Amino acid sequence: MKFSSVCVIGMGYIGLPTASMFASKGIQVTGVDTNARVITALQAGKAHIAEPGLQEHLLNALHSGRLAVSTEVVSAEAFIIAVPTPFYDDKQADLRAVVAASQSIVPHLRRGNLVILESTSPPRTTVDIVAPILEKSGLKVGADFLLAYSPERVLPGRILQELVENPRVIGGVDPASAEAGRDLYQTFVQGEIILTDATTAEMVKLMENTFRDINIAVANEFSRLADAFNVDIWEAISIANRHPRVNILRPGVGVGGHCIDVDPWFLVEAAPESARLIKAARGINDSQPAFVAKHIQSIARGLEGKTIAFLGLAFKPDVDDVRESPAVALARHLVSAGARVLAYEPLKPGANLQDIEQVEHLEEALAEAHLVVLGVAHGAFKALNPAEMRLKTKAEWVYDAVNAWDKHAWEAAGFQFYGLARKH
Ligand code: SAJ
Repeated sequence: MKFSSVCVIGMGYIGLPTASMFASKGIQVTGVDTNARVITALQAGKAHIAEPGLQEHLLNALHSGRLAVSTEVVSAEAFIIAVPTPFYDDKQADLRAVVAASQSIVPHLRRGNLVILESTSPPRTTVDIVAPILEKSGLKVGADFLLAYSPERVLPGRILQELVENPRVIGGVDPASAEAGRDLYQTFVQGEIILTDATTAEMVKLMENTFRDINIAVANEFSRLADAFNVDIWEAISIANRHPRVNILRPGVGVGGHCIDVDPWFLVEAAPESARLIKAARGINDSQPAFVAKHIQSIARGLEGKTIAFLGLAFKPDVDDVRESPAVALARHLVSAGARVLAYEPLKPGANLQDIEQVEHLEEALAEAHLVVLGVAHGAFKALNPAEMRLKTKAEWVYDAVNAWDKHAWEAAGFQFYGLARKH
């Protein structure tokens, strides 16, 4: 099948790069978002998301005349749903955006069209929720239109590259739908395209992120054990990882973002009795910011009246995204423990986070600090020179929660050095 027009619903971290990627391959694309401010920014040629290469890619797509953006869905040969699927307070998946996007396609759906759901969703969403909504058009899934699930699996910070290079899973409600999905994505995907059924593809996506969450949880649990036994966790991990079949991930301040800390819940909620390990891992990762805060508090012998220069608020290194960030959770725990926290996040100045006093320059954070806490291993922080830092702060000690700094260099510059699960 050959596609000449695509309508992408949801202009977020996945939809926007995907839309401009299709446009760059000669397909006529309409990018749709219900948020009028996002559409206004995109119409003015401004990517509202910071992602390497995206701004330029967007401008090229707009200038080519093959990408238009709108708040309204339009007719097209293929529709892609790339809207967020967060969860409610009780951890049930909030599928309202998927439902609304599916409904918005109904008036435009024509015989022979292909609809693809990309949003991470609980198992059976495509067949049990999306298909019945689309059939309100009077057309029958499989017989009249094609429907598939194809999860996005790109890593923030490397989205444009991974969109092209990663293997792509396409799960059709029937083989013809999966094959049509392959024909669409192979316009830009260079990685292997693997065809399966829709529910398997949904499960694959959830398993991938759950696998990573559980592996980070065991690393975090090891960090707690190492702390109890006075073992340097980083040395222990690096030795264990020399075993040919062991690859322990990195402990840290917790797990954030919008994927790994969310997606496992879709499995827990779908089948709580069968997902007990998954739930336990979530509990460990969610409580890691509190664990690290307690560690800092005990080293400081109380935080009341102390000022902390807190470096990094993003949810992981070298991204500007502070939503669902464990570093933000850690900073809030330190504030609750009585510290004055001056947070410096060079990639997101003015993030405007409740309870967090953010400063624009590193020097402002350092000037009055009693201690320095490193929460995120941004490249800019790894490159800090301890001797130069010594001249900028009277802080007696530093705490590295993410193993980004060289203990000996900081000690040589006159700091006491602490970190997550280091020998005391
Ligand atoms: N983290 C650790 N230790 C580690 C690795 C990560 O504490 O060793 C933390 C990070 O600091 C961050 C969180 O985990 O807070 C998640 O970061 P990440 O880099 O593991 O993943 P994301 O959320 O940026 O992207 C993940 C990816 N999934 C997998 O690697 C299985 C990506 O491929 C998915 O497309 C994405 O989720 C998604 O959208 O689902």
